[in-house]
Amino acid sequence: MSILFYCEGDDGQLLQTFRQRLPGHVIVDWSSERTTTDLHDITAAIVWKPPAEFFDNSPRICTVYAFSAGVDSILQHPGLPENATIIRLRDAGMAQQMAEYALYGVLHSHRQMGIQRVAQSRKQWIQDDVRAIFAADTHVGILGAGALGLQVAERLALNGYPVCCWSRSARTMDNDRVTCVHGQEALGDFLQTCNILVCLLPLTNATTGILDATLFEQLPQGAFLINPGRGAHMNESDLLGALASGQISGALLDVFNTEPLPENHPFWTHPAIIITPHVAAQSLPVESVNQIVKSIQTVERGDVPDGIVDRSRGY
Ligand code: NDP
Ligand code: OXD
Repeated sequence: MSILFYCEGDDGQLLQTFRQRLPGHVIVDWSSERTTTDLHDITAAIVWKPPAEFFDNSPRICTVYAFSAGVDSILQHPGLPENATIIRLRDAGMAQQMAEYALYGVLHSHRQMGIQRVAQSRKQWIQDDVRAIFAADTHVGILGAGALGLQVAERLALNGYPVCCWSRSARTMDNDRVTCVHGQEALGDFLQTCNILVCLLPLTNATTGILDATLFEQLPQGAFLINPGRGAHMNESDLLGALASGQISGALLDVFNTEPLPENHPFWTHPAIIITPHVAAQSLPVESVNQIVKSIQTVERGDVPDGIVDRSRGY
């Protein structure tokens, strides 16, 4: 069986690893082999951010293995075959990284490190502005209770923070460390409790622009925002407005409407914003290849793999 391959940024290592792990398959490198190979009968693809022409000569592709947890970019691909099944990564080592990222942001806000950074830059020894607040009094809300959101929640709860997750459908936890609420009707009450809000939603029609002025106003004054979801979850000028009014005290942002973040973007120099370049949780080659190889074998056996995307829901 042949599989068409394109993963943005791969220097050849990933391609080689897939070839080693799937010796009974022909893995066709779209970048270097598309003009010399007949792509017409290929039925599967492994992708991360494929170019616009990727599917042009492969009309029979019916299974797409996404080398990512988020599938917004592949779902928006203009050439994606209408009935193709998309299978995404689930965790694959990203949840632990994401939990560390969120913990960093939560500690930054809870221990008021923003005030310390500014004071240090002015060589000021300021004790009075820094208040002792218990973790138990710092409520963290997580938008999304999926593969990543739930592990983030567990890690924060183990560090003493009261944590509540918001999801689309009801979820029962097997412990009482983390509470869960769901649905649009629960969102307002949920937001009122969040001193720190972490966005780990997939980008869908329903979640695009969710982090806007209306949402910020429902948070307690001075809330802190952590967004490692997707840039299009957030209205960037609404965030600047909420920071200016003090409604939001600061933000840790990993994703942006335009990536890389343009050099003249106001976020770069904002004293209350910490920027990371879409690295909160990276796809780890070994774990991700293992998961995709397992999914390919599962599909070829005729069984149902983990991580099938519901295209109508958008995740
Ligand atoms: P999952 O699909 O496992 O979880 C998504 C969660 O969001 C689910 O709990 C789901 O609810 C909830 N959700 C979806 N739509 C809605 C809605 N309309 N209202 C309320 N809740 C909703 O995703 P992952 O946890 O694996 O990943 C989340 C996102 O993290 C990815 O889509 C990607 O955008 C981002 N990401 C960012 C990375 C980075 O480095 N910055 C790395 C990896 C991922 P339900 O449980 O009811 O289905
Ligand atoms: C992902 C990402 O979705 O890295 O996997 O953003």
